[in-house]
Amino acid sequence: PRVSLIGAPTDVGAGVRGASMGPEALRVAQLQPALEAQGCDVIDRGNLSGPPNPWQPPVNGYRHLDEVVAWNQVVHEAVHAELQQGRLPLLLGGDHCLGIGSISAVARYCRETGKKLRVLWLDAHADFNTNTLTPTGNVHGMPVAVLCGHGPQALTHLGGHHPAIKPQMVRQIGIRSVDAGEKRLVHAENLEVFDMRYIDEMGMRHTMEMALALLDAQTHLHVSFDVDFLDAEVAPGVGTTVRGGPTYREAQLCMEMIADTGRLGSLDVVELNPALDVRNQTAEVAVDLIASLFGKSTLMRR
Ligand code: DIR
Ligand code: MN
Ligand code: MN
Ligand code: MN
Repeated sequence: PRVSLIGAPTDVGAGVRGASMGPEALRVAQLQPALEAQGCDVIDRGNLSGPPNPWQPPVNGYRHLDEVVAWNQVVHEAVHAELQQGRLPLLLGGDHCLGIGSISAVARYCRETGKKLRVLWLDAHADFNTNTLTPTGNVHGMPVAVLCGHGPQALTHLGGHHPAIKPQMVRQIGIRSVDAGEKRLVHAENLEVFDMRYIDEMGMRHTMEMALALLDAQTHLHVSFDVDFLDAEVAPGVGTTVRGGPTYREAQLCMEMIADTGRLGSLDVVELNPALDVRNQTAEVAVDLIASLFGKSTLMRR
Protein backbone atom coordinates (compact mmCIF):
# COMPACT_ATOMS: atom_id res chain seq x y z
CA PRO A 1 0.00 0.00 0.00
CA ARG A 2 0.79 3.68 -0.22
CA VAL A 3 1.31 4.86 3.36
CA SER A 4 1.41 8.42 4.68
CA LEU A 5 3.01 9.10 8.04
CA ILE A 6 1.30 11.93 9.92
CA GLY A 7 2.93 13.11 13.14
CA ALA A 8 0.72 14.64 15.83
CA PRO A 9 3.13 15.66 18.58
CA THR A 10 0.87 16.39 21.51
CA ASP A 11 -0.02 15.09 24.96
CA VAL A 12 -2.98 17.43 25.65
CA GLY A 13 -5.27 14.46 26.36
CA ALA A 14 -2.90 12.56 28.65
CA GLY A 15 -2.26 12.56 32.38
CA VAL A 16 1.52 12.26 32.01
CA ARG A 17 3.60 14.46 29.71
CA GLY A 18 5.80 13.02 26.96
CA ALA A 19 3.62 11.36 24.30
CA SER A 20 4.25 14.54 22.30
CA MET A 21 7.67 13.04 21.51
CA GLY A 22 6.18 9.84 20.12
CA PRO A 23 6.33 10.68 16.39
CA GLU A 24 10.07 11.40 16.45
CA ALA A 25 10.83 8.28 18.50
CA LEU A 26 9.06 6.14 15.90
CA ARG A 27 11.05 7.80 13.13
CA VAL A 28 14.30 7.25 15.05
CA ALA A 29 13.30 3.58 15.42
CA GLN A 30 13.26 3.41 11.59
CA LEU A 31 9.55 3.17 10.97
CA GLN A 32 9.78 4.32 7.35
CA PRO A 33 12.47 1.79 6.27
CA ALA A 34 10.57 -0.97 8.10
CA LEU A 35 7.45 -0.19 6.05
CA GLU A 36 9.44 0.11 2.83
CA ALA A 37 10.93 -3.34 3.48
CA GLN A 38 7.34 -4.64 3.35
CA GLY A 39 6.85 -3.07 -0.07
CA CYS A 40 5.03 0.04 1.08
CA ASP A 41 5.38 3.30 -0.79
CA VAL A 42 5.85 5.67 2.17
CA ILE A 43 5.59 9.45 2.35
CA ASP A 44 6.38 11.14 5.65
CA ARG A 45 4.14 14.22 5.80
CA GLY A 46 6.04 15.52 8.84
CA ASN A 47 4.26 16.81 11.90
CA LEU A 48 0.96 18.64 12.27
CA SER A 49 0.92 21.63 14.56
CA GLY A 50 -1.48 22.68 17.26
CA PRO A 51 -1.65 24.41 20.62
CA PRO A 52 0.80 23.67 23.43
CA ASN A 53 -0.22 21.72 26.52
CA PRO A 54 -1.44 24.25 29.10
CA TRP A 55 -1.32 21.63 31.91
CA GLN A 56 -4.47 22.73 33.70
CA PRO A 57 -6.98 20.93 35.95
CA PRO A 58 -10.33 19.76 34.49
CA VAL A 59 -13.15 22.18 33.66
CA ASN A 60 -16.61 20.51 33.50
CA GLY A 61 -14.84 17.16 33.67
CA TYR A 62 -12.48 17.81 30.74
CA ARG A 63 -8.85 18.80 30.79
CA HIS A 64 -7.71 21.02 27.92
CA LEU A 65 -10.90 20.64 25.90
CA ASP A 66 -10.16 23.58 23.57
CA GLU A 67 -6.68 22.22 22.82
CA VAL A 68 -8.03 18.68 22.34
CA VAL A 69 -10.59 20.02 19.85
CA ALA A 70 -7.94 22.00 17.94
CA TRP A 71 -5.60 19.01 17.61
CA ASN A 72 -8.40 16.69 16.57
CA GLN A 73 -9.59 19.10 13.88
CA VAL A 74 -6.18 19.13 12.20
CA VAL A 75 -5.85 15.36 12.57
CA HIS A 76 -9.32 14.85 11.07
CA GLU A 77 -8.51 16.95 7.99
CA ALA A 78 -5.08 15.37 7.50
CA VAL A 79 -6.36 11.80 7.77
CA HIS A 80 -9.33 12.47 5.51
CA ALA A 81 -7.08 14.08 2.86
CA GLU A 82 -4.85 10.98 2.72
CA LEU A 83 -7.82 8.63 2.38
CA GLN A 84 -9.23 10.76 -0.44
CA GLN A 85 -5.91 10.39 -2.25
CA GLY A 86 -6.12 6.62 -1.92
CA ARG A 87 -3.37 6.52 0.67
CA LEU A 88 -3.28 4.71 4.02
CA PRO A 89 -2.92 7.24 6.85
CA LEU A 90 -0.63 6.16 9.69
CA LEU A 91 -1.15 8.59 12.56
CA LEU A 92 1.88 8.88 14.81
CA GLY A 93 0.65 10.08 18.21
CA GLY A 94 0.49 11.77 20.39
CA ASP A 95 -1.97 10.62 23.01
CA HIS A 96 -5.10 8.59 22.31
CA CYS A 97 -7.50 11.55 22.31
CA LEU A 98 -6.36 11.88 18.69
CA GLY A 99 -8.34 8.75 17.83
CA ILE A 100 -11.37 11.05 17.76
CA GLY A 101 -10.04 13.05 14.81
CA SER A 102 -8.57 10.06 13.06
CA ILE A 103 -11.50 7.68 13.33
CA SER A 104 -14.13 10.35 12.64
CA ALA A 105 -12.23 11.01 9.39
CA VAL A 106 -12.16 7.32 8.52
CA ALA A 107 -15.88 7.01 9.29
CA ARG A 108 -16.63 10.03 7.10
CA TYR A 109 -14.60 8.52 4.26
CA CYS A 110 -16.47 5.22 4.64
CA ARG A 111 -19.82 7.01 4.45
CA GLU A 112 -18.66 8.91 1.35
CA THR A 113 -17.49 5.73 -0.39
CA GLY A 114 -20.13 3.28 0.84
CA LYS A 115 -17.68 1.14 2.77
CA LYS A 116 -18.28 -0.71 6.01
CA LEU A 117 -16.08 0.19 8.93
CA ARG A 118 -14.52 -2.09 11.54
CA VAL A 119 -12.39 -0.53 14.29
CA LEU A 120 -9.96 -2.68 16.27
CA TRP A 121 -9.05 -0.93 19.53
CA LEU A 122 -5.86 -2.45 20.94
CA ASP A 123 -5.47 -1.03 24.44
CA ALA A 124 -5.16 -1.80 28.15
CA HIS A 125 -8.05 0.63 28.64
CA ALA A 126 -11.58 0.85 27.21
CA ASP A 127 -11.28 4.65 26.69
CA PHE A 128 -15.05 4.84 27.23
CA ASN A 129 -15.25 7.54 29.89
CA THR A 130 -17.38 10.67 29.81
CA ASN A 131 -16.94 13.92 31.71
CA THR A 132 -19.25 12.66 34.47
CA LEU A 133 -17.67 9.20 34.71
CA THR A 134 -13.98 10.08 34.36
CA PRO A 135 -11.79 9.95 37.47
CA THR A 136 -9.15 12.16 35.78
CA GLY A 137 -10.66 14.48 33.18
CA ASN A 138 -8.04 13.27 30.70
CA VAL A 139 -9.66 13.07 27.27
CA HIS A 140 -7.41 10.16 26.21
CA GLY A 141 -9.70 8.08 28.45
CA MET A 142 -12.78 9.12 26.41
CA PRO A 143 -12.27 8.74 22.62
CA VAL A 144 -14.39 5.62 22.07
CA ALA A 145 -17.30 7.14 24.01
CA VAL A 146 -16.96 10.40 22.05
CA LEU A 147 -16.92 8.57 18.71
CA CYS A 148 -20.08 6.72 19.79
CA GLY A 149 -21.76 10.07 20.53
CA HIS A 150 -21.10 10.56 24.24
CA GLY A 151 -19.18 13.77 24.82
CA PRO A 152 -19.03 17.48 24.12
CA GLN A 153 -20.58 18.62 20.86
CA ALA A 154 -17.29 20.11 19.64
CA LEU A 155 -15.86 16.57 19.63
CA THR A 156 -18.90 14.39 18.89
CA HIS A 157 -19.75 16.44 15.77
CA LEU A 158 -16.18 16.91 14.56
CA GLY A 159 -16.66 14.94 11.34
CA GLY A 160 -20.06 16.49 10.59
CA HIS A 161 -21.98 13.29 11.40
CA HIS A 162 -23.30 12.32 14.82
CA PRO A 163 -22.45 9.83 16.14
CA ALA A 164 -19.32 9.18 14.07
CA ILE A 165 -19.52 5.43 14.61
CA LYS A 166 -21.70 2.81 16.27
CA PRO A 167 -20.47 0.64 19.14
CA GLN A 168 -21.11 -2.45 16.95
CA MET A 169 -18.29 -1.36 14.63
CA VAL A 170 -15.73 -1.64 17.45
CA ARG A 171 -13.81 -4.62 18.82
CA GLN A 172 -11.59 -3.95 21.82
CA ILE A 173 -8.65 -6.25 22.55
CA GLY A 174 -6.30 -6.48 25.55
CA ILE A 175 -8.45 -4.50 27.97
CA ARG A 176 -7.50 -4.81 31.66
CA SER A 177 -8.22 -1.44 33.24
CA VAL A 178 -11.75 -0.02 33.19
CA ASP A 179 -13.01 2.58 35.68
CA ALA A 180 -16.20 1.84 37.67
CA GLY A 181 -18.56 4.24 35.88
CA GLU A 182 -16.91 3.50 32.54
CA LYS A 183 -17.63 -0.21 33.06
CA ARG A 184 -21.38 0.51 33.38
CA LEU A 185 -21.36 2.45 30.10
CA VAL A 186 -19.39 -0.31 28.33
CA HIS A 187 -22.13 -2.78 29.31
CA ALA A 188 -25.00 -0.37 28.58
CA GLU A 189 -23.66 0.25 25.06
CA ASN A 190 -22.89 -3.42 24.47
CA LEU A 191 -19.32 -2.72 23.46
CA GLU A 192 -17.59 -5.91 22.27
CA VAL A 193 -14.57 -6.31 24.53
CA PHE A 194 -12.03 -9.13 24.36
CA ASP A 195 -10.45 -8.44 27.73
CA MET A 196 -7.31 -10.07 29.09
CA ARG A 197 -9.27 -12.80 30.80
CA TYR A 198 -10.83 -13.71 27.45
CA ILE A 199 -7.37 -13.82 25.86
CA ASP A 200 -6.01 -15.88 28.79
CA GLU A 201 -8.83 -18.40 28.49
CA MET A 202 -9.25 -18.59 24.74
CA GLY A 203 -5.84 -17.60 23.40
CA MET A 204 -4.86 -14.80 21.02
CA ARG A 205 -5.58 -16.87 17.92
CA HIS A 206 -9.23 -17.49 18.79
CA THR A 207 -9.60 -13.91 20.04
CA MET A 208 -8.45 -12.49 16.72
CA GLU A 209 -10.60 -14.92 14.75
CA MET A 210 -13.60 -13.55 16.63
CA ALA A 211 -12.54 -9.90 16.39
CA LEU A 212 -11.90 -10.23 12.64
CA ALA A 213 -14.98 -12.31 11.84
CA LEU A 214 -17.31 -11.18 9.05
CA LEU A 215 -14.91 -8.79 7.32
CA ASP A 216 -15.58 -8.64 3.61
CA ALA A 217 -14.13 -6.92 0.54
CA GLN A 218 -16.21 -3.82 1.32
CA THR A 219 -14.83 -3.45 4.85
CA HIS A 220 -12.33 -0.76 5.80
CA LEU A 221 -10.35 -1.95 8.81
CA HIS A 222 -8.99 0.71 11.14
CA VAL A 223 -6.53 -0.28 13.86
CA SER A 224 -6.08 2.05 16.82
CA PHE A 225 -2.98 0.80 18.60
CA ASP A 226 -2.42 2.23 22.07
CA VAL A 227 1.09 1.07 22.93
CA ASP A 228 -0.04 0.40 26.54
CA PHE A 229 -1.89 -2.61 25.03
CA LEU A 230 1.45 -4.41 25.42
CA ASP A 231 2.64 -5.89 28.67
CA ALA A 232 4.58 -3.30 30.64
CA GLU A 233 7.71 -5.46 30.58
CA VAL A 234 7.76 -5.34 26.78
CA ALA A 235 6.68 -1.71 26.57
CA PRO A 236 7.80 0.46 29.48
CA GLY A 237 7.64 3.66 27.42
CA VAL A 238 4.00 4.57 28.04
CA GLY A 239 2.37 6.88 30.59
CA THR A 240 -0.17 4.41 31.95
CA THR A 241 1.42 0.97 32.13
CA VAL A 242 -0.87 -1.83 33.30
CA ARG A 243 0.50 -5.22 34.29
CA GLY A 244 -0.63 -8.37 32.57
CA GLY A 245 -0.85 -7.40 28.92
CA PRO A 246 -0.11 -9.43 25.79
CA THR A 247 3.43 -10.75 25.44
CA TYR A 248 5.63 -9.85 22.49
CA ARG A 249 4.65 -13.10 20.75
CA GLU A 250 0.93 -12.66 21.40
CA ALA A 251 1.10 -9.13 20.04
CA GLN A 252 2.97 -10.34 16.96
CA LEU A 253 0.28 -12.96 16.30
CA CYS A 254 -2.41 -10.30 16.72
CA MET A 255 -0.71 -8.07 14.14
CA GLU A 256 0.00 -10.91 11.69
CA MET A 257 -3.62 -12.05 11.78
CA ILE A 258 -4.78 -8.50 11.05
CA ALA A 259 -2.33 -8.34 8.13
CA ASP A 260 -3.67 -11.64 6.77
CA THR A 261 -7.12 -10.09 6.31
CA GLY A 262 -5.73 -7.70 3.69
CA ARG A 263 -8.26 -5.13 4.83
CA LEU A 264 -6.10 -2.69 6.84
CA GLY A 265 -7.01 0.79 5.67
CA SER A 266 -5.75 3.13 8.39
CA LEU A 267 -3.78 3.03 11.62
CA ASP A 268 -3.12 5.03 14.77
CA VAL A 269 -0.03 4.38 16.90
CA VAL A 270 -0.49 6.35 20.09
CA GLU A 271 0.61 6.85 23.69
CA LEU A 272 4.27 6.04 23.09
CA ASN A 273 6.11 8.14 25.70
CA PRO A 274 9.84 8.44 24.99
CA ALA A 275 10.40 10.32 28.28
CA LEU A 276 9.61 7.07 30.10
CA ASP A 277 11.27 4.69 27.64
CA VAL A 278 14.52 2.75 27.99
CA ARG A 279 16.84 3.47 25.06
CA ASN A 280 13.85 3.75 22.69
CA GLN A 281 13.06 0.04 23.13
CA THR A 282 9.30 0.58 23.21
CA ALA A 283 9.46 2.50 19.93
CA GLU A 284 11.50 -0.36 18.45
CA VAL A 285 8.96 -2.93 19.62
CA ALA A 286 6.18 -0.80 18.15
CA VAL A 287 8.02 -0.64 14.81
CA ASP A 288 8.47 -4.46 14.83
CA LEU A 289 4.75 -4.87 15.41
CA ILE A 290 3.83 -2.34 12.72
CA ALA A 291 6.02 -4.26 10.26
CA SER A 292 3.99 -7.39 11.07
CA LEU A 293 0.78 -5.43 10.63
CA PHE A 294 1.97 -4.60 7.09
CA GLY A 295 2.73 -8.23 6.29
CA LYS A 296 6.12 -9.12 7.72
CA SER A 297 6.27 -12.85 8.49
CA THR A 298 9.07 -15.34 9.04
CA LEU A 299 8.07 -17.62 6.17
CA MET A 300 5.33 -17.70 3.58
CA ARG A 301 2.10 -19.20 4.89
CA ARG A 302 -0.93 -20.65 3.19
C1 DIR B 1 -8.20 6.20 32.75
C2 DIR B 1 -6.89 5.99 32.00
N1 DIR B 1 -9.18 5.21 32.39
C3 DIR B 1 -8.74 7.60 32.50
N2 DIR B 1 -7.11 5.93 30.63
C4 DIR B 1 -6.17 5.76 29.66
O1 DIR B 1 -8.06 8.56 32.84
O2 DIR B 1 -9.83 7.73 31.98
N3 DIR B 1 -4.94 5.61 29.81
N4 DIR B 1 -6.58 5.76 28.39
O3 DIR B 1 -4.08 5.35 28.79
MN1 MN C 1 -4.41 2.80 27.19
MN1 MN D 1 -26.28 15.60 17.46
MN1 MN E 1 -6.03 4.34 24.78
